[in-house]
Order: sequence, then C-alpha cells, then structure tokens
Amino acid sequence: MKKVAIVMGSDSDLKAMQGAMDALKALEVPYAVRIISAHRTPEAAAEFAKSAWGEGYGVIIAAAGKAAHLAGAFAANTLLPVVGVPMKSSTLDGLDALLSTVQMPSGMPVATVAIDGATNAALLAAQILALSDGALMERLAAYRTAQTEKVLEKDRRISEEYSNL
Ligand code: RP5
Repeated sequence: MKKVAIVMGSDSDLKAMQGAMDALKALEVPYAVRIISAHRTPEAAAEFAKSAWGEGYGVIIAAAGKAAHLAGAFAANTLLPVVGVPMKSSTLDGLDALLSTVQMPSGMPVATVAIDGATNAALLAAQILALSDGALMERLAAYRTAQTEKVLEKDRRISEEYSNL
C-alpha cells in the first residue's frame, strides 16, 4: 500500500496535525511524519518531493503557517497529489497561511483544506489512495457510517435532554 507523508514546516505545527495522524491510524493507512521547511531547509524540501514517489508515497500532506510555501514548494517538485493545510500559527490567525497555500498559479495544483484542517487532509489523502484500494474504500465507508451514527446519537440525546414539548 502507498504511504502518506505528513510534513510540517515546524515542530510547533505538531499538535495541530494530530488529527491527521489519528485519522490515518484509524483507517490503517501507513504514514511518515517529517519536519521540513520551505524556507529553513529548502534543499531538503526539494529533495523530499523529488524522491517521494520512488519512496512509496502516494500523497503528501504539507502543513505550514505564516507565509506558508511548503505545499507549493512540494507541488513544484512532484507529480504526487499535495494536500495543503494552512496552520493557525500567526498573529493573523492562519489567514496568511490559507492565502499562501491556496493561491497556487495555474498548472501547479495544491488541494487546500481549512485552516488547521488536519483531519480532512488525512481523509482526502485516504480517499485518493482508496481509488486503487478497495479495502481502504470499505474502511472509509465504515468511518463515515460511524460518524453519521455519532451525530444521530447526539441528536437523540440533546433532543431528549433539551426539548420542552
Ligand atoms: C512555518 O512557520 C511553520 O509551519 C510554522 O507554522 C510557522 C512558525 O514556525 P516556528 O517559528 O514556530 O518554528 O514555517
């Protein structure tokens, strides 16, 4: 099975990215976690992206904050799908990172999720891998059914506790 790379610009992004690790673990998708910076370790970033396909990765998740260029720097050096996660790590609450990540020029796509949207990044990565992995598609379907059940259960509980009919 192809692996997912969860790459962060800094260890200060680690906590916000826990949701991606949790989701991939729940879906039994193998993943590596790395700290690579488009600005502080630019050569490592280029090298990682160039070798990622050969190393068995199927999707790269790139999380970065502030003037966030990590996802774009990866996209420039690989044909693997890159999912960008803007981090809420700045005085601008992540809006700077969102715009830096999402506004890629035509020809260089990055699939950008919400600010701190680690879980969705992982689910999107899993959905991409599931296109050629039926067992993973079934695990994704079960994940979604469980999520639906949880919300229905909350509705039952809250409705019972708070309604005044
Ligand atoms: C980005 O700058 C990182 O992704 C992080 O979100 C932000 C701040 O990094 P630190 O100064 O906390 O290392 O490169």
